[in-house]
Amino acid sequence: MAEWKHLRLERGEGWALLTVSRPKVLNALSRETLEELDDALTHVERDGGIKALIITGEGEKAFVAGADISELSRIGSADEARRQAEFGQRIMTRIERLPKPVIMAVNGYALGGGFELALSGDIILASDKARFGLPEVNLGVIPGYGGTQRLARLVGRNTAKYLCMTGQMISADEALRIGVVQKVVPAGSLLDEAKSLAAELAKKAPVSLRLIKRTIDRGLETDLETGLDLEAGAFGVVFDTRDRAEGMEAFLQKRTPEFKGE
Ligand code: CO8
Repeated sequence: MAEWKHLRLERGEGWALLTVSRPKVLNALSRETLEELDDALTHVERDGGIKALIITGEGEKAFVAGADISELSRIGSADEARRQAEFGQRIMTRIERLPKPVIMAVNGYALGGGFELALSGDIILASDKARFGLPEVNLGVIPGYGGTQRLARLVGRNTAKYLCMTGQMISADEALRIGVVQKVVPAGSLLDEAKSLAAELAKKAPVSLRLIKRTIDRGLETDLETGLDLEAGAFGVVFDTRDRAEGMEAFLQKRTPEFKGE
């Protein structure tokens, strides 16, 4: 397995746990960390044994406290800043389009680029100690790894503006209330919850999971009629799989299906 400086990959039954590990700077995303993330995503994508991915941050304090501010402060030109934003956006989009479910286990501060990383996942589980925010406005910049776009699509225009304009941090419960987070759990059980959810997803039909993810994401970017068309097309594709035959047969035989992703 690849060796990374700032990432750790742990394998479980059908799932993998990727930990961003730069605890001295609250797991801030340096350029090198993003490059490693890019490599790790290739690894996860190619490994058929990984059916669901969990991403978390090292330690108890932070998920990811943003892009690395000391690195950002050294960017020399508007052009370089734009390219860096595009690079980070590309990684977040890779996570969003990974053909497997991605669970973000947010254990502490998810700020700036860290919140944007969380927003690129499919399901966000948060510890009761998690804090979410886009504080870029306090640094004289704006979110640059997809935050203005993904947050607005998720929670609506004005709530996104409120969070981006004030830079205010919100609690896990508030993030649950506005629909950013799907479940809040005690800090001590976050990883167990994430692993058990990943294990549950790993037993589902992989093609169904992939097409659910893609159909919802693509459908949200289009009008209802086109979205329904995408859904019907995907239904046709999934109907043709062996897993569909297995799923229906298992139901009729009153047994648990064994899906193979075919
Ligand atoms: N980058 C670099 N270092 C950081 C970061 C960061 N984002 N966050 C924390 N650290 C470092 C601190 O500097 C400190 O280092 P040291 O021990 O050497 O002084 C160490 O981590 C511990 O942090 P604190 O002492 O500050 O811990 P506190 O408990 O006092 O505070 C906070 C915790 C509130 C999380 C505080 O650390 C903080 O406000 N961090 C910055 C949060 C932030 O502003 N994030 C947004 C960054 S900008 C961004 O993400 C833009 C994304 C798009 C980029 C587009 C590309 C061009």
